[in-house]
Amino acid sequence: MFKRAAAALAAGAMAVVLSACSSGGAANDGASGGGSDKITIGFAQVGAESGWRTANTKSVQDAAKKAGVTLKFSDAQQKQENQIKAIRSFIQQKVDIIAFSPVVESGWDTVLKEAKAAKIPVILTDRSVDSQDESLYVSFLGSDFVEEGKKAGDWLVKEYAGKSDPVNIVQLEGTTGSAPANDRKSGFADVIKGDPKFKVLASQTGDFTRAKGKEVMQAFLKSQPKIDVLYAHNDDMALGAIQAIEEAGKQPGKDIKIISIDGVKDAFTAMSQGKINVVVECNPLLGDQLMELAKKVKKGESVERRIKTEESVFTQDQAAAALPTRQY
Ligand code: GYE
Repeated sequence: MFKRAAAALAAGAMAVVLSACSSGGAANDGASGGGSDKITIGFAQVGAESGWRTANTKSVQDAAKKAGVTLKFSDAQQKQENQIKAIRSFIQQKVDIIAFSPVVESGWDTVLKEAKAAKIPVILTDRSVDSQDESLYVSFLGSDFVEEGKKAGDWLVKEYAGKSDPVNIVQLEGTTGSAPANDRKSGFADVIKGDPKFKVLASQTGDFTRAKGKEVMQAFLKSQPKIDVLYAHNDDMALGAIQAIEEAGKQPGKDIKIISIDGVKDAFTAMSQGKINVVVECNPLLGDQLMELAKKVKKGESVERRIKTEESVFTQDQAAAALPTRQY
């Protein structure tokens, strides 16, 4: 009880100090006319669960430095409660803009309403929320995950065109309740449902990590007598699963075909070794676009509500050539 009260007091004192600093800055800039050009962004990151995420964090941090933006960075370790805390602390600190990549899709309305009441614009990056109230954020910058799932399904349909034997599929899902897990699953399902030979025998979360991907694949290998295809919602889970497949004495990419999403370097290496069959690209380098967007929002300019990143699909024959130029 006492500890909590003390912590709250300390947090309050810190907020006072911080807001005193920022209002001092605003007063100085105010003297030269219409408000400050300086921007402080509070960025609430998902965690450090994958190679994609590491590249995304670096992109945001580098871009902030380049753009002269002050970045307050928080890592939520894949927990929504931590992200909510971080957003509340950004509100207390009166940052100019809050940007965040929501761990899961639902449960954001309360904290987003608090940001709105404090007149702090919110930009969603990478992942979206399912809030019905569009006034709770100004823009969403990131990939189209349904499209990515469809691209994965399209590859599979082509790969097995003209064949009628059943195709036994296992799926490693991303973090339960996250937009990429929901959308990559539904996009893929939409495409393969047209042909009954495609059977998803088992589907379970691997939380977007290598360790969990390996663990769940080990369980799949034990419970499923015949697996033809693994569809992994990200590269890290695919890379973990490859270890499980090899340890079970099978050849990844041959005995079990592997479809993955992201396109990190390690996946390209595995693909050039024949262990992954296809990678649907998902671009984590959102930093520069985020800074540009934040500057516009701060100036009060209108911005697009939805900004999509452009992405491609890479197959084994392209892997070796593309590897040296992969940026993440
Ligand atoms: O695919 C995965 C990461 O939200 C697009 O999160 C992102 C996903 C990405 O952990 O590797």
